[in-house]
Amino acid sequence: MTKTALITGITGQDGSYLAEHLLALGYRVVGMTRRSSTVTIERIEHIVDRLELIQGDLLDQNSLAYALREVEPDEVYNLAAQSFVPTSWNQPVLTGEFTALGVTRLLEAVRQVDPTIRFYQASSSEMFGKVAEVPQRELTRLHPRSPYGVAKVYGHWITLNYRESYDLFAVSGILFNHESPRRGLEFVTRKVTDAVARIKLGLATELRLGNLKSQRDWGFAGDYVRAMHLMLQRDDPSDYVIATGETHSVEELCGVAFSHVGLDWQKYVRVDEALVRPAEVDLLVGDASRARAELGWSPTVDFTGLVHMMVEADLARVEEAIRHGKAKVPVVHGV
Ligand code: NAP
Ligand code: G4F
Repeated sequence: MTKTALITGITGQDGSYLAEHLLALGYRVVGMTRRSSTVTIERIEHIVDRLELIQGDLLDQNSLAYALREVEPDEVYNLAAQSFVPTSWNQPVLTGEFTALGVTRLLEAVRQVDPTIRFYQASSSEMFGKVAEVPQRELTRLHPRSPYGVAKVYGHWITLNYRESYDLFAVSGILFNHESPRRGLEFVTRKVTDAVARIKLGLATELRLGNLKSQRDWGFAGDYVRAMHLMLQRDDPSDYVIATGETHSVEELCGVAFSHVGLDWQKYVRVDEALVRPAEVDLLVGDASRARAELGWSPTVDFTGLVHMMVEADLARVEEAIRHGKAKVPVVHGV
């Protein structure tokens, strides 16, 4: 029997990799997209003829119930969110509407339309924030440090609450940072690899960053979507940390990315105080031993391999843009 998956946030980084993975497993894959005046399917353009799309918005309860009734999914992956941490200080209420209450709207639609649907919630290591222990595990105390982190804590707990209240198969994957050539340009890994390509190809002379000392557990998005699927195939619902178990600083990230093209990062990187966050998550490193043991999951790409993959992809993309005279980027304040 072909299984059907509904993915919210299919136009995002993770949505695109998850859709590819589920198609390869023989799923019927339906993506929920919100209405916009411009087309935002860049990340799924290469597979769009094998997908179905349905309009819906996490802000609109009726559209979610409608999508579930129309699509009749076996599995729902809730990846949609306002996912950029700095924006959550500028737009804290909207972030709460999407990233926190949006989860309740979708869970409520699942409960009312078909409570047998299996539900995945995209929880985040940002929930650990001011970390209570190192490394962080499923039961580490939560102390979020941004409106985004707070919203994710709400989404996490409401998922557990619907599981306990209504016996839904609803699980949270607590995923540490995961990156790829499809990462949004505002996130630090992609900001660095894009700048390396622009500097190397003569389009830029410097890179302005915020906190160079903060440390993250960075993995490859293509590895992490496999874990999302595995979590919904278990006999019993449970939550898992997904991480590499290694942590690296933003400085190290710069070192690996610039040296890959023969440049010294210290000559190009400038600290811009405007990019330092009001409250920082200084150190994240996850312990995914439960996922390794129970899901049989492990990452296949290490930190250096990931950064090199992203630099290579940005070099190719910027070269192509130069050839077509499209190498300009907009300046967005606070990014
Ligand atoms: P992303 O690239 O920013 O994608 C976010 C997606 O959410 C986009 O498809 C966006 O659609 C959609 N969206 C935003 N608001 C929406 C709304 N109101 N209704 C419907 N769709 C909406 O994020 P990502 O990196 O793929 O992350 C996927 C999920 O995992 C997010 O929930 C994120 O918070 C979480 N997470 C990510 C990481 C990570 O390191 N990547 C780690 C832990 C957790 P548009 O294209 O229309 O904007
Ligand atoms: O790449 P970032 O913006 O990712 P952040 O804040 O860790 O959040 C990402 O990962 C979370 C999982 O832990 C997700 F839930 C979330 O949706 C998102 O995908 O920043 C990483 C670090 C931060 O400490 C930041 O202060 O890099 C530091 N940084 C230093 N300079 C910068 C910059 N980050 C950005 N975006 N831009 C800078 O110029």
